[in-house]
Amino acid sequence: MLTNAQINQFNTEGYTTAPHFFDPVEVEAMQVEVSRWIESGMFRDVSTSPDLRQNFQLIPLYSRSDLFRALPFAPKVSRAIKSLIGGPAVKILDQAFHKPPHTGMGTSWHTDNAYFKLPDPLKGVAMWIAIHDGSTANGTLKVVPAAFNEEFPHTRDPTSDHHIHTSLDENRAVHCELEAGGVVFFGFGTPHATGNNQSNEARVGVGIHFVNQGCMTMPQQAHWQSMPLASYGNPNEFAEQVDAVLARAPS
Ligand SMILES: O=C(O)CCC(=O)C(=O)O
Repeated sequence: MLTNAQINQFNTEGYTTAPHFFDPVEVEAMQVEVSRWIESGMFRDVSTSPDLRQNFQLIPLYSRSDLFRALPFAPKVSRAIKSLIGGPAVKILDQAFHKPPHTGMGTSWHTDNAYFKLPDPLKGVAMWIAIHDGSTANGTLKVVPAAFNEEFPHTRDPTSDHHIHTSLDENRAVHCELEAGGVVFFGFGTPHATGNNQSNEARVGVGIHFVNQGCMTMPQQAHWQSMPLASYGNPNEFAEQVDAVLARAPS
């Protein structure tokens, strides 16, 4: 469960962090799945200067991994999401970004509401999972606190083949350093970005987006995946998939 302090921080600052949200066994299973995606070449480089820097994206995840299909509906995830945006909550999107060592490229500053356009930016939440330890040196997620009601004009990001970006004073950034398994929850109005990976190890982050269904328009519901958290059949499925992934993993 998120604490009252975490929920209050989300409501006032537009984000909160949850260190060790996933336990070490869950982290190991997520890392096994992510390594499988990397080794089988499933990520796509969205960088427009791939010979210099790479920003590998995989979207969606639910069709590529039973573990990640079940994760948004795990009871602890669903409880956390409802405590932040209320219900009925739906999952609308999942994706991963892989930053190779030394040349991994950050994703530029943006708000998710520049894409989703919810009337109330606190009725949508992104859950960013540190699959590996996230530090300032390896470009962990950074956010701007208490900025979710500001207007940020966005334009096409020339460093990416499809993203948009905004400009922001880096002095406003909080770098969310987290060990693997930690989570940042941030509202759709919160500006966020990642940095270049200047470390010797690869880093992966997974982002999953949720919306309070009552706050979506019909065209939005038709465009995004819109999977109600309440409708998912087996609450133990994430735990079962953790076991299944680790049982299959090469030792
Ligand atoms: O990991 C990244 O580079 C981008 C993350 C992001 O923007 C998101 O998950 O919403």
